Amino acid sequence: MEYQDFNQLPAVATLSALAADPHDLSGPHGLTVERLQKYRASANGFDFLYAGQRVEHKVLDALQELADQAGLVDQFLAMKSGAVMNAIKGYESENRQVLHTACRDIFTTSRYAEKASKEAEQELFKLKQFLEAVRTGEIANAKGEKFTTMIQVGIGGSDLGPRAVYLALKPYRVPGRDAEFIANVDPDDSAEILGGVDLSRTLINVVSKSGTTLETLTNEKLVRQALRTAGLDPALHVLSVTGKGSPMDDPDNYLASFYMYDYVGGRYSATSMVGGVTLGFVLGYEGFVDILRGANEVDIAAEQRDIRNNIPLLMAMLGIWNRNFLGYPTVAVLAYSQALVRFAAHLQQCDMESNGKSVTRTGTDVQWKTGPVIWGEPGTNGQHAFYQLLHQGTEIVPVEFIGFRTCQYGKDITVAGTTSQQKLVANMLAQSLAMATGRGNENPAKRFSGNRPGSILLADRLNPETMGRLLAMYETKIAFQGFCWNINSFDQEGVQLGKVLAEKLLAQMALQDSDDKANNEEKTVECTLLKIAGMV
Ligand code: G6Q
Repeated sequence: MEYQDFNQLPAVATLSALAADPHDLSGPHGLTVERLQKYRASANGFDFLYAGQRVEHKVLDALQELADQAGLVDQFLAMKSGAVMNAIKGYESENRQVLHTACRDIFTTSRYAEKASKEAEQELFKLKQFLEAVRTGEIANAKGEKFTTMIQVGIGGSDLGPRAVYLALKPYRVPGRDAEFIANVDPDDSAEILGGVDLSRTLINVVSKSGTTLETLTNEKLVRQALRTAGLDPALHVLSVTGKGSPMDDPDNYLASFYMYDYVGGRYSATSMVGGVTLGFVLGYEGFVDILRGANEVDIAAEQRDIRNNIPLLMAMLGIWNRNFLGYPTVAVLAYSQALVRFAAHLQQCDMESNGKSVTRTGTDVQWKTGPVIWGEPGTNGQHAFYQLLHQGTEIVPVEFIGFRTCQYGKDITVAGTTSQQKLVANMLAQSLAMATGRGNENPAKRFSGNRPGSILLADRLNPETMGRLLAMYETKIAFQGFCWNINSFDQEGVQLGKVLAEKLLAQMALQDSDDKANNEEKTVECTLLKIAGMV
């Protein structure tokens, strides 16, 4: 497939010209009834309301041209079919297929990437059997008691997505089941988690695609030691999810072992066994399959070529409008849902590790902006914290609101004629209006300039299927943007240097011989830094 540079796409010039005079949301014809009705899309149980973006039909038409000229849907189809999309032509790179979509392409017989979907099915089958054995007590602790808790030990992609999804779906837990997560090499992370569970009833799920990650291997050792200290046999408690052939691919060392494959990137792996084992334990096998079903529905819907009917593509193109043409450097993801408390953290990784790149897929320096900074916190909490800057700061921050019409637990109260859920959603809608339209005032301190773009993603209820859809919408949005910017969204070379330097510092700290240390301290920047930091 021939890739084109972003600045060579003819629609870029059209969009640059249109950006000189974007739609004025603060004016008398800014956010009209007609506009609210027109600028919306519906698919997969979600409504996407984007009247609050600084676009009108000319801009949308040009964004459509841009999507077509860059062949975004074709690239997405190529990705799903197993093309090697994780590569930089002419340079050493991971050189891999990108097939997280295959993990959920299991619901029909005509699959995009048959081999990968078969492998996903095999792992799912193993998982189903394992969970059944845990349910019946065939797999139990030394006393024959059933397991109630699973601790996932993993970091980055082996933590953030599964953790965010677990937190989002807690009301759907199988009664009596819980999950915890240990990611940080900070010993206080594990100390707190291990101190809060009954280890004798706990399964430890060590997740590392590479099987070489310092934090995870260290924490595995720490947890095994804690089991032994508690008089428990790690062989009855510790399982693994890893890549085939990795140093952790040693089934004899684990109670059960599951695989993830090299064509699934860490940050896209929540729907592989990386998420599947813990989410299956907590939600039940069918609960995890519901997540996969939701994600698969979006993977199919995202093939629509019309940006007005393809929510992930539309989100991607509006993001490009804000980033490349209106020049906004960050995006806030504000979920009006406490359940999505870690979803922004997951997106931070998924988006910034994917699209925080400066070279094209042919290894040249990009001459245009790529991924923005992604951040966010749940509403309404954020309203009492950082929204001041969103409304009146000098930096304009496009907002992606996410909300649900009904709550998860169904335990609500009516106060002054409205439920808490109504208050929650009303606040989200009000914030979107305030940011878009602003408000004049004689007092400059009370003036709101408006024209702060935002869109709203709204569904009825956050359940496993909805969560799968939401996850896939964002994964696909991110991939579309990377395709458009002609960058490799699937590698992460930028995290290597820090790792190498940390290894150097640790090697120095591990030196026993004080003479060696003294000599080194005088010679290298690393050693001097360790010394003045008081660590040697
Ligand atoms: C994700 C990244 C990174 C990775 C972690 C953990 O896309 O590659 O966050 O997931 O570094 O890696 P392992 O799963 O190999 O331990």
